[in-house]
Amino acid sequence: MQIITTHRNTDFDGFASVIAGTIIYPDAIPILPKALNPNVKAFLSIHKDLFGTRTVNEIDLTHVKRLIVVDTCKWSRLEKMKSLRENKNLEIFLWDHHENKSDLNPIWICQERIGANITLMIREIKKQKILLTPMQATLFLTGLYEDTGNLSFPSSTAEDAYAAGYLLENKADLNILSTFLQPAYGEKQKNILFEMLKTARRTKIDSYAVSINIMQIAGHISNLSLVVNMYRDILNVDAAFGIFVHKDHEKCIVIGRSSVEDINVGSIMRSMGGGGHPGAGSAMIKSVNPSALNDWLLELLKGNQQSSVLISDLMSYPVFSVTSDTSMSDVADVLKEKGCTGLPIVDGEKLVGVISRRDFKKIRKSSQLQSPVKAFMNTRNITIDPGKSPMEAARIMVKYDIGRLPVVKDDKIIGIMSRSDAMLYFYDLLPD
Ligand SMILES: [Mn+2]
Repeated sequence: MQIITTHRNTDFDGFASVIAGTIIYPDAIPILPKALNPNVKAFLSIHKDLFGTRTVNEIDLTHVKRLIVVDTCKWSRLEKMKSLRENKNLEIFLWDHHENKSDLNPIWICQERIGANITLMIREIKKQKILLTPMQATLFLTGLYEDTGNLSFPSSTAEDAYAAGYLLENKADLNILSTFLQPAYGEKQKNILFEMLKTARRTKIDSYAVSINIMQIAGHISNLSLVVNMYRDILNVDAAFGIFVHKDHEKCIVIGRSSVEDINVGSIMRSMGGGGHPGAGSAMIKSVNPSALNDWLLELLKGNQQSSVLISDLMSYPVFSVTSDTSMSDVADVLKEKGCTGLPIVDGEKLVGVISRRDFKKIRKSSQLQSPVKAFMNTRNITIDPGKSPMEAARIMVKYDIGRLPVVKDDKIIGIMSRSDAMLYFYDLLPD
């Protein structure tokens, strides 16, 4: 068995490097420490099953033949790996961008002083011409930006910048990235926010409160999206848009934030030539009159309401299910055969529980594999109605920390909404 892991209090660079490792070493199992930094934790709460990471408790360390360590070079920073240190036959591979001397005694090493560890691994991924998904590219860029302070820290190198370019080419999504990185709110941002608040106006569009604000700005100002977000919060409107006019560059940047599913900022921004996801997005428009932009936005907002995507468009079906008297070992076979991470338990036509791979951890002795699934299943039965929105599904998944939601209509289960189904929507991968 090969495992790949990183340091405790894992940051995005460490986490991204672990996932990049699973691309470079397809047989390696990604192991994450329990102690994660808060940004990574928030990211994982909605992306968890998509990366298949495990904790050290879920594997048997005595079977490990190769340990791949990324973004650190010290035993002391690894979580619960002490027993491996005694193993004289263990092969250790090391990828690290810190200049400290390693005590891991690796047989293979790639250690260079560079802005982010992920940059080293992207070098290899590029060399092997491996294709990245937008989600992987987004995660890798988040790691790269976090460790290089958006390429502004003195430790950043040209190769980090090229790697960032490569990830953008591979469709890394800056809107998603900025939701997970702690954004910077400084003096410039504060002044703009105060100016915006002084001139704030709200309008009603259908039943929603919306505010559009036109602001003149000079020079480059970072994190305007954060300003718009705070502006929306303070005004307490459902959606807010800032039209930022760069006089000297003859361009306008439109940034939008929405907290209601009926106002899909991503699709509005796409109509303006930009992009984003349902809650946040932006567009840049050259040589245009800002008040014309204001009118255009209003028109798009009025026409935006009808085309929202529903759970019934995204859910997977038919639903594979088992009855509550099925043995755990049979359940394990079904999960393996169908390649899914969980199953609803249905008696007659009624949903009585849900079993997931995680529940198998409750098994202490092998005889329990013959027990019926009802002894181990989760009976909270959190479900969703097919007429609800993907945003609502994501909220429920994060709140209850579950990756699969049974879709129930008239007491009958008609589909399953998984994290990956929701992600297809958030990453805009749906066919038009
Ligand atoms: Mn790092």
